[in-house]
Amino acid sequence: MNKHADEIKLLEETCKKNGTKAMMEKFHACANRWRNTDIKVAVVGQTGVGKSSFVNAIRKIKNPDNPSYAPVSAVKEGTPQIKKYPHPTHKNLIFYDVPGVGTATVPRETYLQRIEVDKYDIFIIITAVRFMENDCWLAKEVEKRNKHYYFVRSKIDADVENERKRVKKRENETVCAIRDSIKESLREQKITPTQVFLLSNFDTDKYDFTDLTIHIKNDLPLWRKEAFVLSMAAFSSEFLEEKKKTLSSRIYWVAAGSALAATLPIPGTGFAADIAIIRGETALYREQLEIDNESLTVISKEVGIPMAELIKDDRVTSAKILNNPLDFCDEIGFSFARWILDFYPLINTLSGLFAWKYCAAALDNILNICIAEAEFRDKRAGAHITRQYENDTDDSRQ
Ligand SMILES: Nc1nc2c(ncn2[C@@H]2O[C@H](COP(=O)(O)OP(=O)(O)OP(=O)(O)O)[C@@H](O)[C@H]2O)c(=O)[nH]1
Ligand SMILES: [Mg+2]
Repeated sequence: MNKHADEIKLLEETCKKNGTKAMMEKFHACANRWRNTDIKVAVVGQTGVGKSSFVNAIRKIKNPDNPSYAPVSAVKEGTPQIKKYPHPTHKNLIFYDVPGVGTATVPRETYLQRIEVDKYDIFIIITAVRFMENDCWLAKEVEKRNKHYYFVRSKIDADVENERKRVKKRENETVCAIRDSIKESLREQKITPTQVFLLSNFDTDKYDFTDLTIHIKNDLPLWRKEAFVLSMAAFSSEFLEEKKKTLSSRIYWVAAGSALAATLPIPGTGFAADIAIIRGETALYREQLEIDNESLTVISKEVGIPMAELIKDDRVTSAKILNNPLDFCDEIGFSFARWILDFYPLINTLSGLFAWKYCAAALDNILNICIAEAEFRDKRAGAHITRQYENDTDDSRQ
């Protein structure tokens, strides 16, 4: 982790030295976002299964006077609203006490929308008896969204005590029987979870409570990584979307220059002007989107990835257009159209309109090529940073 923090700092310093590059700022912001990304854990279950007790137990909060204590109630429905409870030491780990699906107040039809299912990263689905159809439906919905969930069976202490009184069953016999019965109930619902955690919120040293805590801790870097990758991708597309908007708003006016040249009476002038426009705009798009050689050199150095890996190699690339705009114009049939307009001038206005249209289409084409190259660069750089992060977390876990 520290190694990563040092790298970010170094990156920042070098950026300052080299003149701030928007791309570098972007990576920096992303890395910070990732470090501060909240992991949101929804603790879900029917009324009275022990959700609030679990939220307290996992955060080791025992005193009801503690402002962060989730109210527990033996008699009345206690948690109609969703409430958030940050972990006292892992501040980015936030538990949400969420009502279960299928109650009169929260029917299944509106449930996912009501709890804002997409905002959570992980789900802990609790039952105090067997997992019901609604619990399994929720698990499937969570899985569809590529999110993680754990099944928890609470109140094991009460079952052990009851079975001891009823038929003098030993503790481990009761626990095994519950485990089997839970597995059976999940099989009936066509769910094969890797593990169900059996626990008591009163006795967190017993049964699977510690095991669940270890699982959550070990899976944490994985969730963070996913949150990071997602935020990186979102950030990249946000950034490119903005740039694209600005750059495409120019096309209309720049192409008007082409229209003007098309109305000149000297053959060849219009096309020559277009070539100049195309070359100039390609250079501008490359620079603005930071796919020009200078930007890529800086990025490759700062991210620590060979420059060649950041460059999309295609039949038509922005670099090729820049070096030989004529080839590109031939390729998209622009040269021929312009040649006709230049040598067989129609009435001035008509030539101008055609030139405008062709030139705008060519520029739009080039902008899309540049955007694709920028997306490619972000994907490669993002994957590289993620790999570094993985190595860091592996190091820190050892
Ligand atoms: N024996 C035993 N009782 C538990 C356990 N967990 C919770 N309880 C009890 O179950 C009752 C309900 O607990 P809560 O934590 O309020 O349950 P909840 O799911 O938050 O309930 P609502 O907010 O009403 O949906 C309380 O009396 C708790 O003391 C447990 O592991 N073992
Ligand atoms: Mg509650």
